[in-house]
Amino acid sequence: MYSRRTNSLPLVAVLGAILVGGVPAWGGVGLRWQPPQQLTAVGEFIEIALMAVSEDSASESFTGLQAVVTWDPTKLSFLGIRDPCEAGPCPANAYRWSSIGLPTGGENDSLDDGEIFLTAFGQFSPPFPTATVDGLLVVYFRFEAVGAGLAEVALAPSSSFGNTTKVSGIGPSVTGTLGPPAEVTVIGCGTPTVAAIGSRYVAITPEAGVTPVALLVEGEAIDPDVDCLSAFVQLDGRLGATPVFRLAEAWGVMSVGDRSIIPSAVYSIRSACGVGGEIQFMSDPVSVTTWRWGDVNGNGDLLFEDISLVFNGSQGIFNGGTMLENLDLSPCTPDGVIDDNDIADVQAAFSGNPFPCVAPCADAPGLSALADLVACMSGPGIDVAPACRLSDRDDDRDVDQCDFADVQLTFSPSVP
Ligand SMILES: [Ca+2]
Ligand SMILES: [Ca+2]
Ligand SMILES: [Ca+2]
Ligand SMILES: [Ca+2]
Repeated sequence: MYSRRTNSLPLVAVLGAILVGGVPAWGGVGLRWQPPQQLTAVGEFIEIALMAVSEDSASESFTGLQAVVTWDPTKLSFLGIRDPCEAGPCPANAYRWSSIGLPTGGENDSLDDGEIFLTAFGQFSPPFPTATVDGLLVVYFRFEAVGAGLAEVALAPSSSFGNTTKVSGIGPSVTGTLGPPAEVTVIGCGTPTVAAIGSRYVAITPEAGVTPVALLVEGEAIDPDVDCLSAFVQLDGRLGATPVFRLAEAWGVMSVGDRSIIPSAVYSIRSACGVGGEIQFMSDPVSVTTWRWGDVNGNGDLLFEDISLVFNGSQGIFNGGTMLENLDLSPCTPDGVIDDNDIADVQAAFSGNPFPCVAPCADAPGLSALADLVACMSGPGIDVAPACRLSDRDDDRDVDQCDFADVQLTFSPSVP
Protein backbone atom coordinates (compact mmCIF):
# COMPACT_ATOMS: atom_id res chain seq x y z
CA MET A 1 0.00 0.00 0.00
CA TYR A 2 1.15 3.53 -0.68
CA SER A 3 1.79 6.02 1.99
CA ARG A 4 -0.34 9.10 1.55
CA ARG A 5 2.65 11.10 0.62
CA THR A 6 1.00 14.40 0.02
CA ASN A 7 -0.02 14.50 3.67
CA SER A 8 3.34 13.60 5.03
CA LEU A 9 5.43 15.90 2.88
CA PRO A 10 7.42 18.61 4.53
CA LEU A 11 6.09 21.02 1.93
CA VAL A 12 2.80 21.08 3.81
CA ALA A 13 4.55 22.59 6.77
CA VAL A 14 6.51 24.96 4.53
CA LEU A 15 3.38 26.16 2.81
CA GLY A 16 1.62 26.46 6.13
CA ALA A 17 4.35 28.74 7.38
CA ILE A 18 4.08 30.85 4.22
CA LEU A 19 0.34 31.14 4.19
CA VAL A 20 -0.41 31.41 7.90
CA GLY A 21 -1.41 34.95 8.67
CA GLY A 22 -3.04 35.52 5.30
CA VAL A 23 -5.11 32.45 6.16
CA PRO A 24 -7.02 31.91 2.96
CA ALA A 25 -10.53 30.64 3.35
CA TRP A 26 -10.11 27.12 1.93
CA GLY A 27 -12.94 26.27 -0.36
CA GLY A 28 -13.36 22.93 -1.99
CA VAL A 29 -11.24 21.99 -4.97
CA GLY A 30 -13.20 19.65 -7.19
CA LEU A 31 -11.77 17.37 -9.85
CA ARG A 32 -13.35 17.22 -13.30
CA TRP A 33 -12.70 15.66 -16.69
CA GLN A 34 -12.36 17.83 -19.74
CA PRO A 35 -13.94 17.26 -22.19
CA PRO A 36 -16.78 15.50 -20.35
CA GLN A 37 -17.75 13.67 -23.54
CA GLN A 38 -15.94 12.82 -26.71
CA LEU A 39 -16.32 10.65 -29.74
CA THR A 40 -13.58 8.53 -31.25
CA ALA A 41 -13.10 5.40 -33.30
CA VAL A 42 -11.26 2.15 -32.75
CA GLY A 43 -7.58 2.74 -33.51
CA GLU A 44 -7.73 6.49 -32.76
CA PHE A 45 -5.87 8.24 -29.93
CA ILE A 46 -7.51 10.54 -27.41
CA GLU A 47 -6.52 12.70 -24.48
CA ILE A 48 -8.64 13.60 -21.47
CA ALA A 49 -7.58 16.45 -19.21
CA LEU A 50 -7.88 16.27 -15.43
CA MET A 51 -8.94 19.69 -14.15
CA ALA A 52 -8.81 21.04 -10.58
CA VAL A 53 -11.75 23.41 -10.20
CA SER A 54 -12.52 25.90 -7.46
CA GLU A 55 -15.99 25.24 -6.12
CA ASP A 56 -16.67 28.76 -4.97
CA SER A 57 -16.20 32.07 -6.73
CA ALA A 58 -12.60 32.54 -5.55
CA SER A 59 -9.48 30.78 -6.77
CA GLU A 60 -8.11 28.26 -4.28
CA SER A 61 -4.46 27.37 -3.79
CA PHE A 62 -3.50 23.89 -2.70
CA THR A 63 -0.36 21.83 -2.23
CA GLY A 64 -0.85 18.73 -4.34
CA LEU A 65 -3.28 16.06 -5.31
CA GLN A 66 -3.59 12.36 -5.89
CA ALA A 67 -6.13 10.56 -8.00
CA VAL A 68 -7.32 7.02 -8.55
CA VAL A 69 -8.32 6.76 -12.21
CA THR A 70 -10.34 3.87 -13.58
CA TRP A 71 -11.52 2.94 -17.10
CA ASP A 72 -12.77 0.02 -19.15
CA PRO A 73 -9.62 -1.63 -20.53
CA THR A 74 -11.61 -3.58 -23.13
CA LYS A 75 -12.46 -0.29 -24.86
CA LEU A 76 -9.51 1.96 -23.96
CA SER A 77 -5.83 1.16 -23.73
CA PHE A 78 -3.88 3.51 -21.45
CA LEU A 79 -0.83 5.03 -23.15
CA GLY A 80 0.46 7.33 -20.41
CA ILE A 81 0.08 10.82 -19.05
CA ARG A 82 1.14 14.04 -20.75
CA ASP A 83 2.26 16.97 -18.64
CA PRO A 84 1.30 20.12 -20.59
CA CYS A 85 4.33 21.90 -19.09
CA GLU A 86 6.81 19.16 -19.91
CA ALA A 87 7.95 20.65 -23.20
CA GLY A 88 8.09 24.39 -23.80
CA PRO A 89 6.23 27.06 -21.90
CA CYS A 90 3.31 26.17 -19.64
CA PRO A 91 -0.15 26.97 -20.98
CA ALA A 92 -1.79 29.79 -19.00
CA ASN A 93 -4.21 27.42 -17.26
CA ALA A 94 -1.57 24.81 -16.34
CA TYR A 95 1.04 24.54 -13.59
CA ARG A 96 4.64 23.40 -13.43
CA TRP A 97 4.54 20.68 -10.77
CA SER A 98 7.61 19.85 -8.73
CA SER A 99 6.75 16.31 -9.69
CA ILE A 100 3.85 14.53 -11.32
CA GLY A 101 3.57 10.91 -12.31
CA LEU A 102 2.49 7.39 -11.65
CA PRO A 103 4.46 6.04 -8.68
CA THR A 104 5.73 2.52 -9.22
CA GLY A 105 4.05 -0.44 -7.62
CA GLY A 106 0.48 -1.11 -6.50
CA GLU A 107 -2.09 0.22 -8.92
CA ASN A 108 0.65 1.06 -11.39
CA ASP A 109 2.25 -2.41 -11.54
CA SER A 110 -0.15 -2.96 -14.40
CA LEU A 111 -1.21 -0.05 -16.58
CA ASP A 112 -3.53 -2.27 -18.62
CA ASP A 113 -6.04 -3.30 -15.95
CA GLY A 114 -8.20 -0.17 -15.82
CA GLU A 115 -6.87 1.31 -12.58
CA ILE A 116 -3.94 3.67 -11.99
CA PHE A 117 -2.84 6.07 -9.31
CA LEU A 118 -1.54 9.59 -10.05
CA THR A 119 0.33 11.91 -7.71
CA ALA A 120 1.14 15.58 -8.30
CA PHE A 121 3.17 17.74 -5.93
CA GLY A 122 3.27 21.53 -5.98
CA GLN A 123 6.41 23.65 -5.75
CA PHE A 124 7.97 24.39 -2.37
CA SER A 125 7.66 28.12 -2.88
CA PRO A 126 5.21 30.29 -4.85
CA PRO A 127 3.57 30.04 -7.22
CA PHE A 128 1.49 27.25 -5.72
CA PRO A 129 -1.04 25.28 -7.73
CA THR A 130 -4.25 27.26 -7.82
CA ALA A 131 -7.65 25.97 -8.80
CA THR A 132 -9.62 28.60 -10.64
CA VAL A 133 -13.33 28.61 -11.32
CA ASP A 134 -12.51 27.62 -14.91
CA GLY A 135 -10.13 24.94 -13.70
CA LEU A 136 -6.40 24.28 -13.47
CA LEU A 137 -5.19 21.86 -16.12
CA VAL A 138 -3.44 19.18 -14.06
CA VAL A 139 -2.39 16.63 -16.69
CA TYR A 140 -3.65 14.75 -19.73
CA PHE A 141 -4.43 11.03 -19.73
CA ARG A 142 -3.78 9.44 -23.11
CA PHE A 143 -5.63 6.43 -24.47
CA GLU A 144 -5.98 4.44 -27.64
CA ALA A 145 -9.52 3.34 -28.43
CA VAL A 146 -9.48 -0.45 -28.80
CA GLY A 147 -13.13 -1.54 -28.50
CA ALA A 148 -16.43 -0.09 -29.69
CA GLY A 149 -19.04 1.15 -27.26
CA LEU A 150 -19.40 3.68 -24.45
CA ALA A 151 -16.23 3.80 -22.34
CA GLU A 152 -16.00 5.75 -19.10
CA VAL A 153 -12.90 7.22 -17.51
CA ALA A 154 -13.64 7.84 -13.84
CA LEU A 155 -12.15 9.25 -10.68
CA ALA A 156 -12.61 6.63 -7.97
CA PRO A 157 -12.74 7.73 -4.30
CA SER A 158 -10.37 4.89 -3.44
CA SER A 159 -8.42 2.16 -5.17
CA SER A 160 -8.15 -1.58 -4.70
CA PHE A 161 -4.83 -0.83 -2.97
CA GLY A 162 -6.37 1.60 -0.49
CA ASN A 163 -5.15 4.83 -2.03
CA THR A 164 -7.64 7.67 -2.28
CA THR A 165 -8.44 10.55 -4.58
CA LYS A 166 -7.92 13.85 -2.81
CA VAL A 167 -6.65 17.39 -3.06
CA SER A 168 -4.31 18.40 -0.25
CA GLY A 169 -4.33 21.82 1.27
CA ILE A 170 -2.73 23.08 4.42
CA GLY A 171 -4.25 21.40 7.35
CA PRO A 172 -7.62 19.92 6.38
CA SER A 173 -8.13 18.32 3.00
CA VAL A 174 -9.65 20.65 0.45
CA THR A 175 -11.04 17.86 -1.68
CA GLY A 176 -14.27 18.99 -3.28
CA THR A 177 -16.57 16.85 -5.34
CA LEU A 178 -15.30 14.35 -7.86
CA GLY A 179 -16.93 15.05 -11.18
CA PRO A 180 -18.79 12.43 -13.18
CA PRO A 181 -16.87 10.01 -15.42
CA ALA A 182 -15.69 11.24 -18.80
CA GLU A 183 -17.74 9.51 -21.45
CA VAL A 184 -15.88 8.30 -24.50
CA THR A 185 -18.02 6.92 -27.27
CA VAL A 186 -15.89 4.58 -29.35
CA ILE A 187 -17.10 3.91 -32.85
CA GLY A 188 -16.07 0.78 -34.68
CA CYS A 189 -15.38 1.90 -38.25
CA GLY A 190 -13.85 -1.19 -39.77
CA THR A 191 -12.83 -1.70 -43.38
CA PRO A 192 -15.67 -3.21 -45.42
CA THR A 193 -15.36 -6.50 -47.25
CA VAL A 194 -15.62 -6.03 -51.01
CA ALA A 195 -15.71 -8.27 -54.06
CA ALA A 196 -16.20 -7.75 -57.78
CA ILE A 197 -19.38 -9.58 -58.83
CA GLY A 198 -19.33 -8.70 -62.48
CA SER A 199 -18.04 -6.14 -64.92
CA ARG A 200 -20.76 -3.73 -63.76
CA TYR A 201 -21.19 -4.58 -60.06
CA VAL A 202 -19.29 -4.75 -56.81
CA ALA A 203 -20.55 -6.28 -53.55
CA ILE A 204 -19.83 -4.33 -50.37
CA THR A 205 -20.32 -5.69 -46.86
CA PRO A 206 -19.66 -3.21 -44.04
CA GLU A 207 -18.16 -4.53 -40.83
CA ALA A 208 -20.77 -5.25 -38.15
CA GLY A 209 -21.07 -2.52 -35.54
CA VAL A 210 -23.40 -0.26 -33.61
CA THR A 211 -22.69 2.92 -35.57
CA PRO A 212 -24.42 3.90 -38.81
CA VAL A 213 -22.18 3.54 -41.83
CA ALA A 214 -22.15 5.17 -45.26
CA LEU A 215 -20.24 3.48 -48.07
CA LEU A 216 -17.88 5.61 -50.13
CA VAL A 217 -16.78 4.43 -53.58
CA GLU A 218 -13.84 6.20 -55.17
CA GLY A 219 -11.92 5.53 -58.34
CA GLU A 220 -8.25 4.85 -57.73
CA ALA A 221 -5.79 7.48 -58.93
CA ILE A 222 -4.00 4.91 -61.09
CA ASP A 223 -7.12 4.46 -63.22
CA PRO A 224 -7.85 7.54 -65.39
CA ASP A 225 -11.27 6.20 -66.41
CA VAL A 226 -12.56 6.44 -62.83
CA ASP A 227 -10.04 8.56 -60.90
CA CYS A 228 -12.48 11.48 -60.54
CA LEU A 229 -15.19 9.32 -58.98
CA SER A 230 -16.14 9.84 -55.34
CA ALA A 231 -19.71 8.87 -54.50
CA PHE A 232 -21.80 7.15 -51.86
CA VAL A 233 -23.85 4.00 -52.19
CA GLN A 234 -27.57 4.78 -52.21
CA LEU A 235 -30.40 2.58 -50.94
CA ASP A 236 -31.12 1.35 -54.47
CA GLY A 237 -27.52 0.26 -55.06
CA ARG A 238 -26.68 3.24 -57.28
CA LEU A 239 -24.08 5.88 -56.48
CA GLY A 240 -24.92 9.42 -55.39
CA ALA A 241 -23.43 12.53 -53.83
CA THR A 242 -25.23 12.24 -50.49
CA PRO A 243 -23.99 9.79 -47.85
CA VAL A 244 -26.66 7.31 -46.77
CA PHE A 245 -26.16 6.07 -43.22
CA ARG A 246 -27.42 2.67 -42.11
CA LEU A 247 -26.34 0.05 -39.65
CA ALA A 248 -24.16 -2.65 -41.16
CA GLU A 249 -26.83 -5.28 -40.62
CA ALA A 250 -29.32 -3.15 -42.61
CA TRP A 251 -26.84 -2.88 -45.49
CA GLY A 252 -26.06 -6.59 -45.40
CA VAL A 253 -24.21 -7.56 -48.57
CA MET A 254 -24.89 -4.62 -50.86
CA SER A 255 -24.77 -5.08 -54.63
CA VAL A 256 -23.68 -1.81 -56.20
CA GLY A 257 -24.17 -1.31 -59.93
CA ASP A 258 -24.10 2.05 -61.60
CA ARG A 259 -23.13 3.93 -64.74
CA SER A 260 -19.88 4.73 -62.92
CA ILE A 261 -19.08 1.07 -62.21
CA ILE A 262 -17.37 0.02 -65.42
CA PRO A 263 -15.35 -3.04 -66.49
CA SER A 264 -11.71 -3.61 -65.51
CA ALA A 265 -11.72 -0.49 -63.35
CA VAL A 266 -10.02 -0.13 -59.98
CA TYR A 267 -12.11 1.22 -57.11
CA SER A 268 -11.24 2.09 -53.55
CA ILE A 269 -14.00 1.55 -51.02
CA ARG A 270 -14.28 2.79 -47.46
CA SER A 271 -16.82 2.92 -44.68
CA ALA A 272 -17.70 6.43 -43.50
CA CYS A 273 -18.95 6.23 -39.94
CA GLY A 274 -20.80 8.72 -37.83
CA VAL A 275 -23.84 9.56 -35.78
CA GLY A 276 -26.40 12.25 -36.50
CA GLY A 277 -25.92 11.98 -40.25
CA GLU A 278 -22.38 13.32 -40.22
CA ILE A 279 -19.18 11.57 -41.18
CA GLN A 280 -16.88 11.43 -38.20
CA PHE A 281 -14.46 8.67 -39.12
CA MET A 282 -13.35 6.84 -42.26
CA SER A 283 -12.21 3.25 -42.36
CA ASP A 284 -9.08 2.21 -44.17
CA PRO A 285 -9.74 1.74 -47.90
CA VAL A 286 -9.94 -1.57 -49.67
CA SER A 287 -9.35 -2.00 -53.38
CA VAL A 288 -11.43 -3.95 -55.88
CA THR A 289 -11.17 -4.41 -59.66
CA THR A 290 -14.27 -5.16 -61.71
CA TRP A 291 -14.31 -8.06 -64.18
CA ARG A 292 -13.30 -7.50 -67.80
CA TRP A 293 -16.05 -6.53 -70.20
CA GLY A 294 -18.19 -9.46 -71.19
CA ASP A 295 -16.65 -11.96 -68.78
CA VAL A 296 -19.70 -13.02 -66.80
CA ASN A 297 -18.22 -15.85 -64.72
CA GLY A 298 -15.16 -13.94 -63.52
CA ASN A 299 -12.60 -16.43 -64.83
CA GLY A 300 -10.81 -13.74 -66.83
CA ASP A 301 -11.69 -15.34 -70.17
CA LEU A 302 -14.27 -14.20 -72.68
CA LEU A 303 -15.50 -17.39 -74.29
CA PHE A 304 -18.64 -18.77 -75.88
CA GLU A 305 -19.70 -20.03 -72.47
CA ASP A 306 -20.06 -16.40 -71.34
CA ILE A 307 -22.63 -15.85 -74.11
CA SER A 308 -24.43 -19.02 -73.18
CA LEU A 309 -24.56 -18.02 -69.50
CA VAL A 310 -26.17 -14.68 -70.37
CA PHE A 311 -28.61 -16.40 -72.71
CA ASN A 312 -29.59 -18.83 -69.96
CA GLY A 313 -29.92 -15.94 -67.53
CA SER A 314 -32.35 -14.23 -69.91
CA GLN A 315 -34.45 -17.41 -69.59
CA GLY A 316 -34.29 -17.22 -65.79
CA ILE A 317 -31.67 -19.96 -65.58
CA PHE A 318 -28.60 -19.05 -63.57
CA ASN A 319 -26.16 -21.90 -63.99
CA GLY A 320 -22.42 -22.26 -63.70
CA GLY A 321 -22.56 -20.56 -60.30
CA THR A 322 -23.71 -17.27 -61.79
CA MET A 323 -26.08 -14.74 -60.29
CA LEU A 324 -27.96 -11.87 -61.84
CA GLU A 325 -25.31 -9.21 -61.16
CA ASN A 326 -22.70 -11.28 -63.02
CA LEU A 327 -24.78 -11.24 -66.19
CA ASP A 328 -26.30 -7.76 -66.11
CA LEU A 329 -24.17 -5.87 -68.64
CA SER A 330 -26.64 -3.47 -70.20
CA PRO A 331 -27.72 -0.67 -70.44
CA CYS A 332 -24.96 1.74 -69.40
CA THR A 333 -26.70 2.01 -66.04
CA PRO A 334 -27.38 -1.71 -65.57
CA ASP A 335 -31.07 -2.38 -65.02
CA GLY A 336 -31.20 -5.57 -62.95
CA VAL A 337 -32.83 -7.43 -65.85
CA ILE A 338 -31.20 -9.98 -68.15
CA ASP A 339 -32.64 -9.51 -71.60
CA ASP A 340 -31.77 -9.29 -75.27
CA ASN A 341 -29.65 -6.20 -74.71
CA ASP A 342 -27.39 -8.09 -72.31
CA ILE A 343 -27.11 -10.90 -74.83
CA ALA A 344 -26.28 -8.38 -77.59
CA ASP A 345 -23.60 -6.82 -75.39
CA VAL A 346 -21.89 -10.09 -74.48
CA GLN A 347 -21.95 -11.10 -78.14
CA ALA A 348 -20.47 -7.76 -79.16
CA ALA A 349 -17.78 -8.11 -76.50
CA PHE A 350 -17.03 -11.65 -77.71
CA SER A 351 -16.63 -10.19 -81.23
CA GLY A 352 -14.02 -7.79 -79.93
CA ASN A 353 -16.04 -4.63 -79.47
CA PRO A 354 -15.03 -2.46 -76.52
CA PHE A 355 -17.23 -1.47 -73.61
CA PRO A 356 -19.80 0.81 -75.30
CA CYS A 357 -20.44 3.32 -72.51
CA VAL A 358 -18.59 6.51 -71.68
CA ALA A 359 -16.29 6.14 -68.67
CA PRO A 360 -17.23 8.43 -65.76
CA CYS A 361 -13.92 10.29 -65.88
CA ALA A 362 -13.36 10.18 -69.63
CA ASP A 363 -12.16 13.35 -71.30
CA ALA A 364 -14.90 15.48 -72.82
CA PRO A 365 -15.61 14.34 -76.37
CA GLY A 366 -13.67 16.16 -79.03
CA LEU A 367 -14.78 17.12 -82.51
CA SER A 368 -14.27 13.52 -83.61
CA ALA A 369 -17.25 12.56 -81.38
CA LEU A 370 -19.44 14.81 -83.50
CA ALA A 371 -18.10 13.25 -86.70
CA ASP A 372 -18.61 9.73 -85.27
CA LEU A 373 -22.15 10.62 -84.31
CA VAL A 374 -23.02 11.90 -87.75
CA ALA A 375 -21.53 8.75 -89.33
CA CYS A 376 -23.49 6.51 -86.90
CA MET A 377 -26.84 8.33 -87.07
CA SER A 378 -29.54 5.62 -87.29
CA GLY A 379 -32.69 7.52 -86.42
CA PRO A 380 -35.05 7.08 -83.46
CA GLY A 381 -35.62 3.52 -82.26
CA ILE A 382 -33.25 1.91 -84.75
CA ASP A 383 -30.49 -0.11 -83.08
CA VAL A 384 -26.96 0.77 -84.06
CA ALA A 385 -24.02 -1.57 -84.59
CA PRO A 386 -21.81 -2.20 -81.54
CA ALA A 387 -19.06 -0.03 -83.01
CA CYS A 388 -21.46 2.93 -82.89
CA ARG A 389 -22.62 2.46 -79.33
CA LEU A 390 -20.34 5.20 -77.94
CA SER A 391 -22.34 7.65 -80.05
CA ASP A 392 -25.53 6.51 -78.33
CA ARG A 393 -25.19 9.15 -75.65
CA ASP A 394 -28.59 8.57 -74.02
CA ASP A 395 -28.15 4.82 -73.91
CA ASP A 396 -31.28 3.73 -75.76
CA ARG A 397 -29.33 1.83 -78.43
CA ASP A 398 -30.16 4.18 -81.29
CA VAL A 399 -28.27 7.24 -82.51
CA ASP A 400 -30.68 10.05 -83.14
CA GLN A 401 -31.22 13.76 -82.55
CA CYS A 402 -31.37 13.21 -78.77
CA ASP A 403 -27.82 11.90 -78.87
CA PHE A 404 -26.82 14.78 -81.11
CA ALA A 405 -28.24 17.24 -78.58
CA ASP A 406 -26.26 15.56 -75.80
CA VAL A 407 -22.98 15.88 -77.67
CA GLN A 408 -23.83 19.44 -78.61
CA LEU A 409 -24.23 20.30 -74.93
CA THR A 410 -20.69 19.15 -74.21
CA PHE A 411 -19.51 21.81 -76.65
CA SER A 412 -21.76 24.42 -75.05
CA PRO A 413 -21.50 23.68 -71.33
CA SER A 414 -23.22 26.96 -70.35
CA VAL A 415 -26.49 25.88 -71.98
CA PRO A 416 -28.85 24.74 -69.19
CA1 LIG B 1 -3.28 -0.93 -12.57
CA1 LIG C 1 -15.56 -15.90 -68.67
CA1 LIG D 1 -29.54 -5.72 -68.18
CA1 LIG E 1 -29.76 7.14 -78.33
